[in-house]
Amino acid sequence: MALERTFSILKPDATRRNLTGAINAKIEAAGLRIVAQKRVQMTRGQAEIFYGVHKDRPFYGELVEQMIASPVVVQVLEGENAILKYREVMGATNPEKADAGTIRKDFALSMGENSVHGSDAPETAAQEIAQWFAGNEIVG
Ligand code: 3AN
Repeated sequence: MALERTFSILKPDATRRNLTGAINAKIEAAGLRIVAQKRVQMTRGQAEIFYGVHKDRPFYGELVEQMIASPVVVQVLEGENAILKYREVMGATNPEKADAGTIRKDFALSMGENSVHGSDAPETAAQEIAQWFAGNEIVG
């Protein structure tokens, strides 16, 4: 398997509780490298574009509000099989169903405030990375 890149967000519930270092430690312990990272305040427009795929879901409005409530840390992670590996490190969307030791099991507050986002496929990873980073901001 070649090196792969995935897009990650440390969400407002994580930045608010000062958990970015603890989450990054889990990411790095899993063998993923943080090859780009910045802390930003998402605008409503950026959050609506980012979660556009969910715009007809009942939780969409609440999700957008949660994503703009505090700063986030956006990241590009690199490693072998990075997309799937990061999904495993994150744990299930519902923290009550997440495996022991995963980010969401240890830190998430609820289905919505679940501490992290990770891309679910190569196409979405490429789109999401391009929304947040210029090529020269990603340095392996
Ligand atoms: P994941 O982040 O695990 O890929 P998605 O893509 O199904 O999950 O959902 C995107 C985000 O929408 C989740 N991270 C979560 O914040 C929110 N979300 C998903 N399902 C629900 C739900 N049933 N209730 C509230 N928020 C939800």
